[in-house]
Amino acid sequence: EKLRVAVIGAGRMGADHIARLHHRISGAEVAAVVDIDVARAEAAIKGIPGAVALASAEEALDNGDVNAVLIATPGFLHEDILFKALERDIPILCEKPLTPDAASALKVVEAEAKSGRKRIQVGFMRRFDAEYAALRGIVTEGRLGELLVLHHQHRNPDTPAGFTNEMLINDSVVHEFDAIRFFTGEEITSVQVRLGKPTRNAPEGQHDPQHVLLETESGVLADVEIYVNAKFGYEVATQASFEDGIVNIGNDGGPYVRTQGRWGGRITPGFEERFGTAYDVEVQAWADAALRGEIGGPSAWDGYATAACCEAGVEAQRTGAKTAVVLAPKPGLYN
Ligand code: ISE
Repeated sequence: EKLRVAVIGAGRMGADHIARLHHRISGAEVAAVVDIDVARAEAAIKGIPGAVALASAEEALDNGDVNAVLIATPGFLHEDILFKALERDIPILCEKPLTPDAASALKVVEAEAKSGRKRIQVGFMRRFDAEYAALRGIVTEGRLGELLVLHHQHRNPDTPAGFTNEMLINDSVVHEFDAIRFFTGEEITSVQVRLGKPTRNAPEGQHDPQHVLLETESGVLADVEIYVNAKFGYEVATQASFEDGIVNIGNDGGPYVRTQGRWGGRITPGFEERFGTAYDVEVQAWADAALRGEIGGPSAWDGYATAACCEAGVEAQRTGAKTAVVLAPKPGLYN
């Protein structure tokens, strides 16, 4: 048996996932591609035997050849597709964010909890990065004592047109909200955002960089430098301070080359390259679990909890105040 996946959205992430499903993932195939731009959907299925290009998510979910869905549209379109897919009781891989705000994300969580079965996996791909998993392993194993502080750097070369100030939190720091929850195994309890000296390279209306300060339930402190017009390349790195040691992850690996009187290496240009392997592992884990009727990664609860962090983060951006993150009770399904 195979997953016959409808990919909804053939933009930057959708196209990346279509290629991944077609070339590298076993047990799953692209059955349909949906995009409001039908030409883009048509282009995306070129060379994929048996795949069809469709104009609406509903049509794809009603297609008898489809038994799973990967949602890669802009976030504001997720909610409607999620509810339709939950009704059909099929495996769902939903790109981050689950939905753009905490109230709608909670509705999704409640609907899934009512069904009694986890169907939604949220696309926080960093959890599938080998070094992310290694750092989480050091925390659970306890080899270096307790984890005390996390320092995150999240740098993009530039931003696509229309990337607003709020998107620094909702689209970018959302990954650190999940990463901090993943590393600590705890919820985040407060968020503060400091706006310092901005770069002249930021587009109108965007304050960049920003410094985000967080706390978790047990008092682990975390900070994030989000810097989305950093020019030099793409970088996502963390330094973790433990009682008995310091751990760094995400710094560029080799090859480190010395030639012609210079030394150096390459910096990944964007998230597709930096997290390419993590995305492959993520989608394979989703497909493998889906064929067993399970999910293989972060759940709708993780989507909701990070949405609540984003909401607090955007408020903190506006007020400068330390802002509490308040979560609804966690349904038993997610324990
Ligand atoms: C983008 O949407 C992502 O999800 C990337 O992982 C992140 O690095 C980037 O800042 C976001 O805009």
